[in-house]
Amino acid sequence: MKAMHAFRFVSIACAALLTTLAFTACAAGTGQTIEMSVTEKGFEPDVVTVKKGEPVTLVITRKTDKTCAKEIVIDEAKINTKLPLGKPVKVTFTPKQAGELKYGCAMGKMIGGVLKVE
Ligand SMILES: [Cu+2]
Repeated sequence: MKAMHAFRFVSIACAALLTTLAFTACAAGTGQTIEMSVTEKGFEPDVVTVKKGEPVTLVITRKTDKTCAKEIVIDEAKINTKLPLGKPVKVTFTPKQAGELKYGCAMGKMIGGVLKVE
């Protein structure tokens, strides 16, 4: 009978520990999510501050066909992703060093912005 109680206690303790770990992992895994859109004014917001060493997810929705920003290019993160009209696209990377990362369209980032890494 005692052994049974001990077993039960251990499994409850285990479950509690696993739950804690799962929550921790979840909180750490969310990183930084930034919603962006492409309008006739370009990328909005165009200047965004992110944290070094933490994954960044940009969720970009292109809302216009009237600019040339039909993809997003971030050279330092080796990103060159098409932005289909009206469809949110996720781009994830982890900034490795502090500074400014320029991003923008494929034509020399004529339309683009800056990610400030701190
Ligand atoms: Cu362009």
